[in-house]
Order: sequence, then C-alpha cells, then structure tokens
Amino acid sequence: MGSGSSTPRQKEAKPKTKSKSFRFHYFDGKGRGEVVRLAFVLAGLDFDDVRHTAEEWANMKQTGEFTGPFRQLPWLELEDGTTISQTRAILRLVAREGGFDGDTNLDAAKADEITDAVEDIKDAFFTTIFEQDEQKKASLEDEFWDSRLPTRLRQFEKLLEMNNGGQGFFVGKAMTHADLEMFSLLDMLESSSKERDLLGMLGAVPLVKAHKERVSNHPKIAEYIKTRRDTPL
Ligand SMILES: N[C@@H](CCC(=O)N[C@@H](CS)C(=O)NCC(=O)O)C(=O)O
Repeated sequence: MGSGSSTPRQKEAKPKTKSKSFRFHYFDGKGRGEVVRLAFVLAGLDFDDVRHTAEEWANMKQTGEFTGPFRQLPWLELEDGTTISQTRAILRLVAREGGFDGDTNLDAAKADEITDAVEDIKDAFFTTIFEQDEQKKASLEDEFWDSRLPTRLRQFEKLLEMNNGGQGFFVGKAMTHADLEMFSLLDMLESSSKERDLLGMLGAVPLVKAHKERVSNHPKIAEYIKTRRDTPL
C-alpha cells in the first residue's frame, strides 16, 4: 500500500494552527483519549493533559466551562479559545500539525481507512465495557473476543503485509496516526483485559504483533510509555 499515483501534497497549503498551547481534556484513562496523547508526543508538541473525574466533567457542563458542541470528551482547547471535539478530528489535526497524516492525499485516505476501522473496534469494546446487564455483557464480550477482534486482527495483518511486506508501518514508509491508533487499541486491551490472552491471540497475527512492538519502540513513544500515568482502561 504505497502512494499510488497520488501527487505529494503541498504541506504548507494548509497553514498550521500557530497555537502555542494545546489543552487536551479527557477522563483519567486511555479510552478514546490515549491515541491523541500519543499523537501529541509523536508530533513533539507540548500539551496539557487534563484528566477529569466524572464529577468535574458534570460540573464543567453545568458551569459553562465546557463550551464544546457535543457535550462529550475528548475535547481540545487552543490558545485563541478555539475548541475541537471528536477524537478523530483532534487526532487528524495533531497528525497534520506533526506531518504524519500521510504524504499524499491517497496515503492520507489509507491512514484514515485504518484509523476508522480501529475506532469501530474500540466502539465495540466500549459497548462491552459499559453494558449493565450481566448476561448481555457476557455474550457481547464473547462475541468481541472470539469473533469480532480476531477477524479484524486478520484484516489488519493483511493490510500490514500489503505495505513493505509488513516490515514497517500501515502506510508509506513512516508512522502515521493509523499506527498510533492500532497501537492504542492493543495497548488498552492488554492492560484492561488481563484475563484475556491478548498476547497469545497476537501469535496468530505476527505482523500485527511485531508492529505493536515497533510503535512502542519508537524513541518518543517509548519515553512517553515509561513515564506516562498508566491506567488499565
Ligand atoms: N464520537 C465521539 C464519542 C465521544 C464519547 O463517546 N465520549 C464519551 C467518553 S469515551 C463521553 O464523553 N462520555 C461522557 C458523557 O457523554 O457525558 C468521539 O470520538 O469523540
């Protein structure tokens, strides 16, 4: 999966934000937010990692401190007061700022394709986590771990193989947000679901397994992982 015949994008055609501060709001967990934190790290951009309790979040909505349109986190505030909601919009903004959103329009679309597919799987996982009915929860979990996740992992294995034989990243020659997205999924599943043998499952998809290691060994990511506030979910 290379650049196809797409012409390289003029990176400067869209000016960067010039924001000197990025205030990133999420809950105190990996969830949907960790991929954005990883993106800030890869971009080399300082950001305020604001982690809210449920009470703080409820308060923010009541007092008007939260000014986003959708009453959901993640949420990003820029220096001039502009705010952005929606995980993928924030992720892609940071990736564009850092120049890792794909080198051509086609590569950007390929990276989006993978990021969106991973987000679908994250959504399915969050559904299992937040299900209150014990019986329904058990059946959702089985469906997720026995069918949905392994099927998707095999698909990701193929996509990796199609780019450089799976020896590098999902798109082009360098990391894009798609690689961070994939890593953040597996990282969260590993720490939140210790009763499940994720690493064993990854034995069936060796390229995905090696890719997880490759991303976590990137110097900036490795340093972040060593020092981050770690939470299971
Ligand atoms: N599509 C949205 C989904 C956001 C979402 O569901 N956020 C949840 C946390 S993961 C939330 O804000 N829940 C608290 C609430 O709805 O008050 C995104 O990706 O940003």
